[in-house]
Amino acid sequence: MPTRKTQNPQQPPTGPSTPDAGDAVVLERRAQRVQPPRMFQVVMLNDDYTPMEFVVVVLQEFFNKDREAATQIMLKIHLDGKGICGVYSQDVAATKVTQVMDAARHAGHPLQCESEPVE
Ligand code: TYC
Repeated sequence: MPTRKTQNPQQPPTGPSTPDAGDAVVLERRAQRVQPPRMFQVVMLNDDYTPMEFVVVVLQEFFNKDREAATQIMLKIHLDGKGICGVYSQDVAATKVTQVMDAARHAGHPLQCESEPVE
């Protein structure tokens, strides 16, 4: 019997293999089926009572906007009736909504916001 150097059992045999070696692996190509996660936008609604300054502070605190960006978003909501504060995964968007609603309720303001799937 011909001698052969012992190989590490973890490693496949190295070197060229012949078509009839019985070790060929054919991988079937399949279309990628995993979809990117749905994203959710947090939408804030206008009302007649919540102070503008409170909305600006909320946008800075919970949506990481600088004062300039927060003011622009607040004014857009004030003029258009609603506006997007940010886009997040479903869980993060739900958390943001809860944080905003809790802060508004605690301060006695009727500010409303909600999350909705993008597109
Ligand atoms: N309309 C409010 C006011 O005039 C300001 C406001 C802006 C309230 C945005 C809510 O989401 C809001 N005091």
